[in-house]
Amino acid sequence: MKKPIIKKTTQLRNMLNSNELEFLMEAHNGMSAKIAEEAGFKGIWGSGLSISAALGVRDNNEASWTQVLEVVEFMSDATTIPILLDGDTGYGNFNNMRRLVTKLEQRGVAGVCIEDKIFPKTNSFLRTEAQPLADMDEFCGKIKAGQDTKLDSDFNIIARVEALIAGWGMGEALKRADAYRLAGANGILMHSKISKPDEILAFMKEWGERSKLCPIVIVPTKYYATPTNAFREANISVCIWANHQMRMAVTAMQSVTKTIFEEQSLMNVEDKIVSVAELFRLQNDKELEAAEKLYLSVADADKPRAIFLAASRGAELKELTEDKPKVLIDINGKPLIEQSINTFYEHNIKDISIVRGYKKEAFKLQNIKYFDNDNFETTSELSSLFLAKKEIADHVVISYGDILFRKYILSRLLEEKGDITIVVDAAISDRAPSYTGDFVLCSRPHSNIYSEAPAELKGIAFGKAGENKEVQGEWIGLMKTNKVGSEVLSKTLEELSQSPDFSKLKLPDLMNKLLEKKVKINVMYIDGHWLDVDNYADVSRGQKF
Ligand code: SPV
Ligand code: MG
Repeated sequence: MKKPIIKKTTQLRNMLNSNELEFLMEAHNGMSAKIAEEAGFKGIWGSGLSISAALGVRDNNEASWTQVLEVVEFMSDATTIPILLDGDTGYGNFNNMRRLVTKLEQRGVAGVCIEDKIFPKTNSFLRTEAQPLADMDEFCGKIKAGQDTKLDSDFNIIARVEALIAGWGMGEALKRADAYRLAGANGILMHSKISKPDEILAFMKEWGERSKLCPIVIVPTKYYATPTNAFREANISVCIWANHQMRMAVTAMQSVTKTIFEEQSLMNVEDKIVSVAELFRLQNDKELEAAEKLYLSVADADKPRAIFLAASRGAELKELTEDKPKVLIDINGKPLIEQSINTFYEHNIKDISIVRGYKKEAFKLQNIKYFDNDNFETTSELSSLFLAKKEIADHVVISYGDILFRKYILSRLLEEKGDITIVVDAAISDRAPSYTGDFVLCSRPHSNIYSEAPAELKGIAFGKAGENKEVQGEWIGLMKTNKVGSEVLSKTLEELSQSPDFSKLKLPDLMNKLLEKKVKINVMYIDGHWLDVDNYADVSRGQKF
C-alpha cells in the first residue's frame, strides 16, 4: 500500500512532539535544501544567517522579508521534508507577523521561528550584550497574532528566547519561555552563546515537565563539542545544525576559486568537484527528460530535421578542395555549408545531420550528427543518404551540402503541405546550353496564380540545359518530406539499396522510382535566388550571393 502523504506542517509538528531527539539541518537555497533531504534529514532549518550570507548581505535584515520568502519558496519546492524558517523578529510587529504566516503557509513552509528582539535584528553571536530585547507582552501578542492567522492548525510557531544571549540571566529566560508557551508557541528555541551546554542543561532542569506541553529546540553552534546524547538525556526535542552547509560551501568555494585563479587551469580541481552530471541529477533532469517524451513528442514530430549530403570532394575546385570538401570552402568568411545550417537554425531546426566522406576530419561544426560515408569515392548520393536512413522519419528536409539559397525558400518549403515536395527553379531560360543540372518535367509550368493546385513532378533527369526543351525547371537539391513521405521514401530507398547499381544512384533516381510507384511528388517553384557551387565561377558568384 502507498504510504499516505503527511503534510509538511504535520511532519514538523510530529518531530517537535516525538519522544526522540530530532534534527534540523541548515539550508539556504533550493540546492542545499535538497542535499539536506538526500542526506536523510527529516527537516530543514531555513537559517537567517546562511540565507543572508548566500545573498552576500549581513544578518541584519538587509535582505527584505519578501526576498527571504523567495529563497524559502525555492527550498520548499525542492524538497518534501518540512522547513522551519528562521523568521528573525517576524520582520516588524504583530501585523507583519500575520502577513508572514499567511505567505509562508501559501509557500508550503511548515513553520516559523521568531526571536524576541527588535527589528532590525543582529545575529546572536555579534555584540550580544548591546542587543535590546523585545517587550515580553508585545512579543506574546505577536505569537498570538500568528496563531490566529494560520489556516493550517499544524503550522508551527516557535518562540525564540534571547535572554541568555543578551545577558539577562536564567530567571528572565524562564519567565519569557513560559509566557511564550502560554501565548501559544508550539515550541521554545532557547539560545545560548557559551561554549558549554551548561545554560541549556540548567534551563531544561527548570523547564521540567513543561517539555511535554511545549518542546525545546536548541542551536548548539557554540557548544558543538557536547555529545549529542547529553541533549537526548535532557529531553531536548529538536537540535538545529544551524550553519554548516553554508560554512562548508564557503570553505569549498574559497579553495577551488583560489586554485583556479593561481593555476589558470582546471587540471587540479576537476577530479575533486562533483561532475556536471551530478548537478543535472540534483536538478532532476531525469524527470524533465521523461516529461519531454510525454508532452513534447507531438511538437517534436512536427519539427523538421535536416540531412545534408556532403560526402564528395568537388574535384572541379582542385586546390580549393585539397584539404577539405567543397561544402567547407570559405564563402564570405564562413564555410559554405554553415551558411545553409544557419538558415536552418533561424527556422528553429536544430536537429541536423551531415553525411560526410572526403576529408571528414575537416568538419569542425558542433551539435551536428555526423554519418560517415567512407566509400565516398566509389559510391554516390543514395549510398550517403542510406547511411543516415534512421534520420528519415517524420518531417525531414534533405539538402545538398553545396547549395546556397535565400532564406524565404526554406520558409516557404516548410509551409508546403505535400508528403514529398521538391524545390524547382523555373528561371532556366538563361542557362547556357552546356550547363548541367537535374532538370524536371512537371504537370504544369510555373505560374503566379496562387490558387492553382500544386505542380507535380513527372520525371527528373541529369542533363544539359540545351538537351530537352520540354523541361520546366531545375531541381535545386532541396526537398522536404512529412511523416507519410518519409515512410515511403525510406522504404523505397531500402528497396533500391538491394539493386546491383545502388552505388551509382542519386537522389533523382530515388524520385523516379517513387514516381514509378505512383507516389505523388509536389513541386514548389521558385524564380532563381539560389546557387550550387561546382566550379570557380560558382565560388565567385557565391561571394556576391
Ligand atoms: C541562524 O541560523 O540564522 C540563527 C541561529 O538564527 S544563530 O546564527 O545562532 O543565531
Ligand atoms: Mg538567525
